Amino acid sequence: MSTDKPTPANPVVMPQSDDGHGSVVAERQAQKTEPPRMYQVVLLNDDYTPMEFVVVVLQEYFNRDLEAATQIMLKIHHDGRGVCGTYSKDVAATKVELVLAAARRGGHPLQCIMEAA
Ligand code: TYC
Repeated sequence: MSTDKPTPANPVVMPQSDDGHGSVVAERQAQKTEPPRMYQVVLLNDDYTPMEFVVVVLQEYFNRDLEAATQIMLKIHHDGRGVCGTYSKDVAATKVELVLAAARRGGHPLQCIMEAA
C-alpha cells in the first residue's frame, strides 16, 4: 500500500480477504490522520512603530482586548518578539499579510512572521 496521505486521487485501499464462505470482505483499518500543523504568528520589535499602532493591530487582527494587547505589545518591546496567536497555515499566512499591509499603509516598519508551532 502507498505510504502517502490518502487523497481523492490516492484513496485508502482496504485490504480484502475471503471470509471462508466465498464472499470478499473489507477488513477494518486504523486511519492515520495527524492533526493539521499549527503556526504561530509572531510580531517583531523595532524602534519606530508606535506602541499604540501595535496595540490596535493586536486588537483588530488577533481579537485581543486592550489589556491583553497592551501586555503582548510590551512583551515584544522588551523581548524583541512575541506570539500573537496560533492558527492553521492558511489563517496564519493571511494574518501576516493583513498585518504587513496595515503597517505599510501606516508607514511603519513593523515586521510580522509565521513559524511552525
Ligand atoms: N519598540 C516600539 C517603540 O518603542 C514599540 C513596538 C512594540 C514596536 C512592538 C514593534 O512589534 C512591536 N515605539
